Amino acid sequence: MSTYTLHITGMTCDHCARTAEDALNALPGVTAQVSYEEGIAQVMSPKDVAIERLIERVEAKGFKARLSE
Ligand SMILES: [Cu+2]
Repeated sequence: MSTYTLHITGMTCDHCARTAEDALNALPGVTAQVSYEEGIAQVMSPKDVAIERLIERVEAKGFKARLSE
């Protein structure tokens, strides 16, 4: 498993965070927790799931995501 922290911008409420979280969790094997207050997603994902796919899932919902360093 790999763990990532994503910074997410464009969320305006807890519902947005849940939308982003659900989008990530819909990927097989991925477990994500998204905090609206922090603007952060904590993601655990199988190694064969590219980080780009995680970012795409979030951005498909209308948010911007980038990997935290
Ligand atoms: Cu919202």
